[in-house]
Amino acid sequence: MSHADLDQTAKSILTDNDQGGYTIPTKGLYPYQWNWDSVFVALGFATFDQDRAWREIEMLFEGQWRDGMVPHILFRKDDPSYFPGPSVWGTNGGPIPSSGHSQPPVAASVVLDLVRGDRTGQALERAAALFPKLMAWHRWYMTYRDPDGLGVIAVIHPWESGRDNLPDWDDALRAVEVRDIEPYERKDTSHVDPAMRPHKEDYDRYLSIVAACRKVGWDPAKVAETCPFFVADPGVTFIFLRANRDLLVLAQQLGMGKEADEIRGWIARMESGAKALWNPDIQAHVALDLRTGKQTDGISCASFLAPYAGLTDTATMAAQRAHFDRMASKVRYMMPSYDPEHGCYEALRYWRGPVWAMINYMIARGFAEAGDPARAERLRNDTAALIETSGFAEYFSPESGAGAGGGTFSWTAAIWLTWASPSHVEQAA
Ligand code: 9WN
Repeated sequence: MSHADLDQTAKSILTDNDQGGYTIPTKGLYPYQWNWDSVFVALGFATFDQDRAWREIEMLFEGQWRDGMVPHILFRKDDPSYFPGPSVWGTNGGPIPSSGHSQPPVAASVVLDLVRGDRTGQALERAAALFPKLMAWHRWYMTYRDPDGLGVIAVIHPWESGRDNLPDWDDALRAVEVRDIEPYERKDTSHVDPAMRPHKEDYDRYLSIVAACRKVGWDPAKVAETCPFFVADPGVTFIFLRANRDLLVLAQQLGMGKEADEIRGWIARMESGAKALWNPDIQAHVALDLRTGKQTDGISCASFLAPYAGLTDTATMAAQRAHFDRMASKVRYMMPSYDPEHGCYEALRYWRGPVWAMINYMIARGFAEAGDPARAERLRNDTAALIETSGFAEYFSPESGAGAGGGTFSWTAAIWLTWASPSHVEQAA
């Protein structure tokens, strides 16, 4: 298929998965609106329909809870093909039935991108309407996912990290007692090969965490205090630090001086807090279990988001480059979601090895901004090659390049359109 044909297919995937203003990740496996999926999808729509791009984010914020949280799934209509659905979550925090926790807060960064690339003349007005909602969400993160002011952001569930099945969660998840769960039937393994999905023991614990939070009525202060899983995540921490920097730019453009000062305080707290995630033994940022104080010992794709977060000191960049090159000598396609030299690496089980297009996009952006265009370009070329070879899959083997998980996947299509497609370079030439 030519690049122009792939561009067209990517657009069709977005329009086919469009449910009337919001987009599902893929039919069958994920039939609802997911938080960070929608935000990346907006970048794809922005390449051919900017009004629709804004609508995607505005509809996500329609589900914002009274306490500021923006949920990871909005169950706009009940769909029995997904488990766990709204009745399992038992939430009552916002206007739309939803899950009970959030997902990586990429929205402020994408809103700034939409403002910068605007061709509608309405971007600032739409950004101004979203701004207080973004502030409330970011304040919620600082208050309830960093309750002790450490400057690192915890996730209360592997699903909140967006990198659900990552080996980094294994120890903390194993410590969760399996309790208060009803007999259940998974739906994910009827849509995709079980060998690519989490194990039953993981699902028992995923549901036990949900049950524990439901018990305290999803009150975020009580969740922070009692949730059996509370792990500081380099992925959410770096994405959020970046989002705060981008929110600050928006605040300045919109003349919100008081809010700008508040955001500066968050950035300072996180710049210093991020040091707690640095594991000197392996020279990388890792996860930190805030219940036990134990750091993990593996390098994940999130470790490479430090430059995206603006953490570009000499030691960090030297370590990033060394790990990048070491991994590039082990796999054909960058960036594996987990270190291919770690014992927990699995090329095709999700988040334990496979490559994800939107992660590559963020890592590449950080490297390019930090003055490393070569590694950024390597990531872009690899992402393009994966999609050209295997289509718009959910994720890809870093070894064979095979596509895995769901197909006709919205964020893969969106990342192709906004970044990976060689048409950008061809048109510029
Ligand atoms: C649970 C939708 C989501 C992504 C996540 C990805 C996967 C869900 C699942 O799919 O998670 O949220 O059931 O496995 O890990 O990042 O947002 O694409």
